[in-house]
Amino acid sequence: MNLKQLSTLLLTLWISSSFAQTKAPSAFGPVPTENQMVWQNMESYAFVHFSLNTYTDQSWGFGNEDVKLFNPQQADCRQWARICKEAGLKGIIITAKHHCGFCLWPSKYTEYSVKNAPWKEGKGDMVREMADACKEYGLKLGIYLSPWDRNSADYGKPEYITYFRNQLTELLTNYGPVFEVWFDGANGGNGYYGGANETRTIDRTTYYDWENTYELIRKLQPNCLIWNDGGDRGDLRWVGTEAGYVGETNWSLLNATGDVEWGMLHFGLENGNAWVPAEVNTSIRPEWFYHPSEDTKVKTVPQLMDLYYNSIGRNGTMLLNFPIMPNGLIHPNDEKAAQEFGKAVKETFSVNLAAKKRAKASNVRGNAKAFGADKAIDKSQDTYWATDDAVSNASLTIDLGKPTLFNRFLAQEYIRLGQRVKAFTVEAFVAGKWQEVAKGTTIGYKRILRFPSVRATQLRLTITDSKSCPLLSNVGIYNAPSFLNAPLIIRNQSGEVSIATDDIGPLFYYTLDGSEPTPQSTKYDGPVQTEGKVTVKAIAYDPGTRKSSLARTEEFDICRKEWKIVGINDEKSQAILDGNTATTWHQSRDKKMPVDLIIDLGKEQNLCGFRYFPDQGMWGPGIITHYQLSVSADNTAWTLVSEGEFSNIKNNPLWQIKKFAPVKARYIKFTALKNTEGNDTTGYAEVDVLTN
Ligand code: FUL
Repeated sequence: MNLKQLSTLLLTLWISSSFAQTKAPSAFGPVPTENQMVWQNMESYAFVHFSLNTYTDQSWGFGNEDVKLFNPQQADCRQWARICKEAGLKGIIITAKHHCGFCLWPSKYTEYSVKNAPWKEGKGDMVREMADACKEYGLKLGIYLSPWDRNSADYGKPEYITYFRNQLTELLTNYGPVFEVWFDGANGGNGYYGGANETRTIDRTTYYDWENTYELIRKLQPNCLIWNDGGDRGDLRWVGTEAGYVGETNWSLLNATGDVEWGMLHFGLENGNAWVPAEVNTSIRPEWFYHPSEDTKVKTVPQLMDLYYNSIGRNGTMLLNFPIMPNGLIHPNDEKAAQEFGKAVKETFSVNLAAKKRAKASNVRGNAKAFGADKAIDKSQDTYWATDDAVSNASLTIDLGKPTLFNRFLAQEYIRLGQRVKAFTVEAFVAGKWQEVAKGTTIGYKRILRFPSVRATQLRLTITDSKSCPLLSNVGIYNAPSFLNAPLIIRNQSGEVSIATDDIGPLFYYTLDGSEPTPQSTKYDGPVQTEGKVTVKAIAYDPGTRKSSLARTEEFDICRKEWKIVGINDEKSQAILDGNTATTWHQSRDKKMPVDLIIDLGKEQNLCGFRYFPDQGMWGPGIITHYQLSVSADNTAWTLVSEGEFSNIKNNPLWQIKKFAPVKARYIKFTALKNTEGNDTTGYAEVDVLTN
């Protein structure tokens, strides 16, 4: 080969190799179906939980609850739809049938439905009203149909499967398009079962014959997604918790079916062989159904924003539940929280600081325009920045033009060709130097990272590890307003005051003299030793946005340094005095433990009252409703100084403050006479005294 031939060959090889690299990359591993793509783009949608449980204050009905209870006089699915719309949600999944078996639509196959309820004289159909309201508000309709049915006489027998499919057929043929069906995994166990009142167990991997049920769904609603944690893998997966978060590392892949282990649900499986993305389900209140006692426990905007970042921001979708009240409406507290949340999301993501800026990449596939860095900021989900095949480490730099304040970074992979990125870092160019502000593992459909506000001229994303060449369809830089929680103020037993919050990045300022704190007050740099009575007021402050939270005030009485719990040989009982309302101690008469709580105050004090903070937990909290308080100089002769009830403590378990005529004493004895559950358990988060 002469020189000319050689150079022609080299030129041809170069042209063809760069031509090859200008071709779109091939898919890597499993990819989403079109239905999964449409669903993932919805990002967030709602649940509404409404059934006979709503009228019995239960979480799960037994199946024998009277249909006559169902009479939501003001039922208005349009209110539910409006609120969901205002919250920015894109669809609503209604509990057409929960575990108790009661049907919100007039099913032909059972008498246990709205057709026998007083509501609209048996002519009502809540699923119809929900479908109509969704249509009016441009929302999609989803159906929750519990496979477990504690009312049906046939549950556990083969006949039940026909019944279940008949009901599914009604729901999937009469109410227009359904975007998702939800089959909860709870099943088997005791129930009414047509009057049998017995326990029935089933094998959830075989009993429901999911294969044929799925075939029916695909036939009736070809665009519907199947969610199932009841023994077979559907199109989506549960994330292993109802607390509202998925793993920071979250692969939309899985390969197991049936009873998938927790870790796989929570993190997905890096090398899974099927595309099974994560759906994060949680309720706007602690429980799924409406319980009046939870009216004050509705999630706040900062909590809902956490949910957003921990679901959508971690490559999942967000399924947010609204319990419906007995009157058929969403409670005003939930409505307000939902509306404020919708506004907060809009405000946070309305301006992408990366848009229309200059972007450059360390590598562009075949140097082709079609895969250039600008494709990650062009607002189109269909174009993407891509690197050459062999590259798994590459960076993308956005020049912001001028010093710009930001605290959020968002990235999206072009998942139609598979989920690839395994690790990445985010750096900001500040005062002539790159500094790392955040790092992450997986990206997937969407990943959002939060970090303290930084003012920088450039941002650099570096993919440090990827299964195959990275493909980024979108990158966003945001300056999120702070929705700061007022900080928590705790004084421990030795008198040290700590100030803390779950928010990332704020500073705290405080006062000890009752004056209002401002960013000019004392800056909190760690626990502050206090003695005696003190009023602590504190704010959280974001130096980037220069916004403060509302102030929190805590008034502490005498220091508890010398206090001792008498006669209880359990170190955990220190939780009662540790100043932390989140830690609790329980005692039970059943376990032959004393029910009186005696505290030695170390020396004589001028007492004029006491206060009690109950366990805030949902299960077996041992909340005391009736009490006695006695005092003593020597732990032998006792004088009763206060006795009575903690009114409304069940519905509103806040600090209970009781004052009594001033008395000098060294010991106090707190006697629990009764609790909310009528058993002998007593739970204490904190006990304190008031002195004059
Ligand atoms: C759970 C059910 O048992 C709850 O009652 C609720 O419906 C929730 C969404 O799923 O596992």
